[in-house]
Amino acid sequence: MRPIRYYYDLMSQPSRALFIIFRLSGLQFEDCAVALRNGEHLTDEFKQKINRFQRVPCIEDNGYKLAESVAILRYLSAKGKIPEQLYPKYFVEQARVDEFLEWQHITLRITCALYFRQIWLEPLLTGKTPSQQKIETLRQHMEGNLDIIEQVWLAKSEFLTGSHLTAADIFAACEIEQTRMADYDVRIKYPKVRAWLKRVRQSCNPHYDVAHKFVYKISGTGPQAKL
Ligand SMILES: N[C@@H](CCC(=O)N[C@@H](CS)C(=O)NCC(=O)O)C(=O)O
Repeated sequence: MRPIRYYYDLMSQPSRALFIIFRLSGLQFEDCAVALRNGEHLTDEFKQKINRFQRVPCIEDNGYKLAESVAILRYLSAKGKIPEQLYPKYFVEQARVDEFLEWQHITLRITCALYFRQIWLEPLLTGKTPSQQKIETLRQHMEGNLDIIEQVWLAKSEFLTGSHLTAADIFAACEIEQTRMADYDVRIKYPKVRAWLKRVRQSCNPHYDVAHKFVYKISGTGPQAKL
């Protein structure tokens, strides 16, 4: 049995989340970096041989191809490759982590990703900057979800789903870190998020900083820096 092939780009939030989870789990993987910026995922070969949706992250496990970060997490957990602390096996605890993973896709992820995309990526690709009104709307949508992280998910616990780090924290932190590249500093308005991000980074390092090396470089901010 050869190790899984992991196709990812460290500029992609769910790719970074799985990268950190794999490293923390001691999972061996064949490193298959994909440069989204060069359109490496847009070729027919990628579509036919790697991922029919032409996205990252995705894996190939001895001929079995799988896309979607959360599905990959669950698949590898079922194979016994992910420690229980990161993705619980007991259904009650697992459901709490799943609750977050399901919640985040169309709330935190979509609004942070749109903020990053429209303020950093689109101007780079098109040379056009969004209007102040547009930026304000994107910020409000994103902050609506950051409010929920601060006031609901972190209301009573050190980590999103309880007293210790799980995959939920890693997925969320990777989404929030992406906004650094669009010069957003989540730490200004959100003291609980700020303290929690520190805990997540500490619990995941050195892998967290490896995964975020391009985020730090592009944003011009090291992990400790004020933006
Ligand atoms: N729901 C998917 C999202 C995957 C996704 O959106 N990947 C982005 C990078 S973060 C991608 O590959 N984009 C390439 C494109 O849209 O052309 C997951 O969680 O894996």
